[in-house]
Amino acid sequence: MIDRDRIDDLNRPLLDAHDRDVDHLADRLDRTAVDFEGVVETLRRLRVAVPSWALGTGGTRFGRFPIGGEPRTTEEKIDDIAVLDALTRANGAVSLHVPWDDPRDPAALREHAAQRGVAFDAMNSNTFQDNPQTTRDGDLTYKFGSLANVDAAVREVAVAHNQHVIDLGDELGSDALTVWLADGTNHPGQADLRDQFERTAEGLKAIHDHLPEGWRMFTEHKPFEPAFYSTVNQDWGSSLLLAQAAGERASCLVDLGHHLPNANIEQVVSRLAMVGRLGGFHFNDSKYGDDDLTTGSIKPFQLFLIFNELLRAGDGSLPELAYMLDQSHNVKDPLEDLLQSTEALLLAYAQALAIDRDALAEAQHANDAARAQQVLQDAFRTDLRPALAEARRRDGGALDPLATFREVGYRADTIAERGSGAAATGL
Ligand SMILES: [Mn+2]
Repeated sequence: MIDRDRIDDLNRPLLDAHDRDVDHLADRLDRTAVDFEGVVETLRRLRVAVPSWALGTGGTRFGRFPIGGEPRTTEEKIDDIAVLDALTRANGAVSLHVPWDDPRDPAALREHAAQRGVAFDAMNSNTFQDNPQTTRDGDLTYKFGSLANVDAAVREVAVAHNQHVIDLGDELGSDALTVWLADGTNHPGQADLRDQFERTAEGLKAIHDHLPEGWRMFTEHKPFEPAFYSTVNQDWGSSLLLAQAAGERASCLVDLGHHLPNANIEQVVSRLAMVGRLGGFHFNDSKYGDDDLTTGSIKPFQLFLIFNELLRAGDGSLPELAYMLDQSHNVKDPLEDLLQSTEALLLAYAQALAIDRDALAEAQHANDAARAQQVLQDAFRTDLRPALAEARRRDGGALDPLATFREVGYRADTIAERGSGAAATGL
């Protein structure tokens, strides 16, 4: 754990420069009628969940290079998130993945997390790999799909697994289930596309019917991988149809990497929000496909435009959705990558909050494309990082999270405690 006093000590030498940056930004925002105080206080309320599979190094099909000191248990994953949150004050929630995390004593795990100020965000089921729990000791397989499988017995265990994840989540204090399916085909003609879709819709409905009071579920689309000819839930249109078929508490989750190249993701966000079926996000960034790179590292303008649409959907405030990072940390220390991702996410949010919305609406109604672009660019090119730092400072976080993380030597501590060969569960 990181001591709050230690963070304060490391903030102290940075405070003078920070205060000057704050004054400058407040003055700059004032000129476009944006209230600096309002931006800071709004930023303080955003919580971005961390998935339990992101605390270890990620791998590709070519290899994996663990850095040592990775969490060996779900408890240690939660400890890492608590450290992250101590620095950012924006990450106090974990999104578990079952069976990579399948606690034997949910009540004890819930207590462990509560003591560290970590809540349980959406649960994630896994029917893309065979495992004893979900496939009755090996006599059934997800090789040819789970909810879309032609074999009713396989569909049954897939539904049962999702219901188990809901029950577990309920014990932990979660209130949502995210369903991403690998179901699809690799070869034209391999399966009947329509039958696959209808079987999946039926399975999702059975899962939806199992949701406890106050729970939601999310369907997450993806156009390819691991199925490379077709996927059952390939795009936002399919995801919307599946959510509608599942029931009224089902909505769509948008993973930024799960689109074909150059898709207008902000427009997808706008459409789903318009029909009341936008449920949440998996944030990451990509150059080519589902690259799972650091949020905001490749296309920061796209991220800003997504937050602009979210604020449009929420009439100036962010809708209550599930906001989560979903990345693969292949060469960076996972915690450092998560610090940078959280910073990028909050920055895009702050930039969107800095948009002069009245001026934008006026330009749009006047068909003034040049002025509309200028309004957006004014916000996007304003350096809002002092507002983020101020939001963190007010909650006892670090003015410079990455430098603080390195200075306190947390990774060296985990290597000493957990071992240089410790590797987290996950992909
Ligand atoms: Mn995802």
